[in-house]
Amino acid sequence: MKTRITELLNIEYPIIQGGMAWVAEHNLAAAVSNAGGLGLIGAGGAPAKFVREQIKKAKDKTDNPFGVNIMLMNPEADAIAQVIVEEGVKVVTTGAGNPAKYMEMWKEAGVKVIPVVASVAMAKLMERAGADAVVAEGMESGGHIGSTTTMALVPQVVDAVSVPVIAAGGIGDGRGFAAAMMLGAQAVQIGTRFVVANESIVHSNYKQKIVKAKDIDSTVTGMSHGHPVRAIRNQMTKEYLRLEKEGADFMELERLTLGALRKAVIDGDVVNGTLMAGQIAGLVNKEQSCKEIISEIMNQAEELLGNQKR
Ligand code: TUI
Repeated sequence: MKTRITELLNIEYPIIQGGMAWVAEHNLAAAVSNAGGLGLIGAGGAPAKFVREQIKKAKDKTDNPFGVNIMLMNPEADAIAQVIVEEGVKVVTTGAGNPAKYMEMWKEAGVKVIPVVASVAMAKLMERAGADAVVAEGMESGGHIGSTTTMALVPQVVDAVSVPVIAAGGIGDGRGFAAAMMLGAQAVQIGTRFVVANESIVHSNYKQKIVKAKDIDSTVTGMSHGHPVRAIRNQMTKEYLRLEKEGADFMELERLTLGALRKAVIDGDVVNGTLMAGQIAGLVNKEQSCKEIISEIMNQAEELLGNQKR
């Protein structure tokens, strides 16, 4: 399927993997890129040195384009922005902030820049700053989220900008993909389904929590201090929400989540760890290879869309 995004990024299928902290390391990124999508290394809160190593390892595993996601609250974001240029990374996506100050440097180096946005205003700002595309991410997504749903956000962003739009949040199969295309998207970004991919290094306890999750099993913490995060409900989120209700200050809440994503992804601690996942977790029922995931989505979508040219 050809779209403005497959052309822009030189990829076979308009499917981009989410830039998930800890989860999106070189094995997953290379597997998604080898399967014809765009794999991403998620820099998350990692140091620049680690991100450089991950990029080098991904290059050893795939000749296809892959990207890096920078989480802009990372204290080493400036250094990571530089590493992306030095390592000749083809695509950068950004999250949790405004990447405008890096835009000129990236564009000069020929890096395609795709900010993740959660509002029309941010999408317009990013287009003016020189973005090549935007990811419009609805609040169905896992992790740090905005407040608008994918269904409402995507068509409004599509109408507001002329760069291609990638839909994200709540998309896990060919039906979601087809719906996103109907809203005017040129590609989708998928996170939760790739967390349980065979090639994902996520601990099997965490994968099982997603596989077993039902539609209503995620919750949102951090609303009180303006950093909402969606994760599967567990003892950690219960405790967090209890403290939030009692009016706990930001630092106290931060202490609870410090290192909690690592605990979940690496140690498989599904009690005290943060099990970030989107609302679509209820639809993700088995572990498959990235190739199987992508071909299943594309086959289903092409049938629904009647193989239309875009
Ligand atoms: O960034 C994400 N998702 C994430 S980042 C992350 S790491 C983290 N861990 C714990 C607490 C907080 C973060 C986990 N998941 N998605 C992309 C995204 N970006 N969603 C919303 C935004 C966003 C929010 C505000 C983009 C821009 C923005 O603008 C603020 C500004 O500076 O104007």
